[in-house]
Amino acid sequence: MSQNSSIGKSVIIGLGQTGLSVAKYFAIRNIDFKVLDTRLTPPNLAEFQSIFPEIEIETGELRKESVLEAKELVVSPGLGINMSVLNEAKRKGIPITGDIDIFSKSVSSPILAVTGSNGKSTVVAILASILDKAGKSYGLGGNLDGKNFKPALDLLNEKVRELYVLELSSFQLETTKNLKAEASVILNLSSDHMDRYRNIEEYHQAKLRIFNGCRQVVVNRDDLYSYPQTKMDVPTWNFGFGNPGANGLGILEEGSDQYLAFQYKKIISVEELKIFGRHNISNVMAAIGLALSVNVDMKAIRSALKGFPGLPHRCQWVGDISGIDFYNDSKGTNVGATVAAIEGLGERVDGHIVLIAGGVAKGADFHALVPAINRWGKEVILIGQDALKIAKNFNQKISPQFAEDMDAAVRSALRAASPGDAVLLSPACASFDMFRDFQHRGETFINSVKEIGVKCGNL
Ligand code: UMA
Ligand code: ADP
Repeated sequence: MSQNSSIGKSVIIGLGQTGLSVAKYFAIRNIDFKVLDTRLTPPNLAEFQSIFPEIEIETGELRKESVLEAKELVVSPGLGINMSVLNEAKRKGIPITGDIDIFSKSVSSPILAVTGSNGKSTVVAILASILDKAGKSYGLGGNLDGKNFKPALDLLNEKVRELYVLELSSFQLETTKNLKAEASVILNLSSDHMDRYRNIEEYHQAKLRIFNGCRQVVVNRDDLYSYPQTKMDVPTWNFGFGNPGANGLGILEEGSDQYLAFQYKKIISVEELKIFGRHNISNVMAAIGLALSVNVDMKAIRSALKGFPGLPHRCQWVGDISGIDFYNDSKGTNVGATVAAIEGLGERVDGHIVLIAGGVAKGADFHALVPAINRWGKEVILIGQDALKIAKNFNQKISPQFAEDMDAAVRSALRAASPGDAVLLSPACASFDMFRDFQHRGETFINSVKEIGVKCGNL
């Protein structure tokens, strides 16, 4: 690979989806750039070389000169900015940025920005359906997955929108200095990515950057981590369980009926929502708060909420075998998500939950799963590379079974469950030890359930 100079150039580090979107952005604007990637064969190498045959790219270990001669460094989210060569660049005064800061500087339409440990994609999807009903033109991008996925800068290749909705990860926020969003929210915070951060505080600090320069704030009354750490003199919308209060969203109770409400006015009954679980009610309130911040009317909000079916791989009902319901929560990739899924489903099923979990632990502590399993669980079946490590976190009351693959896990779960129980795949782990991604893991689960169901004469 060519090893030409970076002098005077913007240097993109990483040639994943983000790197490619930054390259296209620079090329259209005639900004001189080159690309580095620590991988010998980055995923978009062939596409990059066919679009930009003239542009230099260096792969493999980062060459110090290529980094330290740059005019600016645009670092991809997967890398992290604490590499020693990047620290050296910082000391030399070389600006370090990311795609989200570039995006923010380039658009004049308002941005609604969503981060949090869990619920980001669900909130963004609910918000999108509200904006659809309200007839707003909006662009949706950032840390999305599946077919919705779109790096933020690719949105600039489309027509200008009235609004932009960004789902942001802590990784993206690390390089975001001044987002200047119209409204920002940290939905919640629980431990995740502890293989990247030294502790939860460091992870929290990255998330807090979402508030930099924002004009309105949405906070979760039930999670202190969701509040800006410095006083911000901007309009604040709040949501949480319990009374909605003067400028908040909350729950009003009438007998056994519960209603989502804003400032004591009912919006919709919880019964009418298609998604279930306390965590999803919290997600719905967050989406309403964001919609209100850009003056969407309640009629559009109500109509969208009634029809929102939930996203695949998030507490998704798969089928019933002999009176046992199977749920796919493959996107439950950290402990907090799995606790929320167990609690949400636990309240709904007559019997108990048989949990299938495990995979790549990402340095997590699994003790926090124990109370939820003790309360709602019947059996735990562990899969994946860190199954033994996870089992060591459980107390003696839980003695998990181990399964070699998803098919074996589903069979064991079916044996352990009785009619009225539910089997929940919510791994609390990343998937890449056994699967391409969480979608592949979820599809594998669904296929196993369907095959076994057919053999049992169900489904
Ligand atoms: N990598 C290297 N060397 C490099 C560059 C990257 O080894 O020089 C590795 C990273 O360590 C990582 C992988 O390559 O394991 C991908 O990193 P990347 O920065 O190239 O990722 P992109 O393809 O640009 O995708 C990123 C987000 N991925 C990550 O942050 C890991 C995507 O979120 C996002 O959709 C995309 O930008 C567009 O905004 C996905 C994700 O998994 C859904 N996010 C994590 C999560 O949700 O938990 C944070
Ligand atoms: P993210 O995009 O942040 O990963 P998703 O909306 O894709 O979030 O949901 C991922 C998983 O997190 C779900 O499958 C569910 O188990 C859990 N979850 C969703 N919303 C919440 C919430 N508000 N609080 C806690 N856990 C949640």
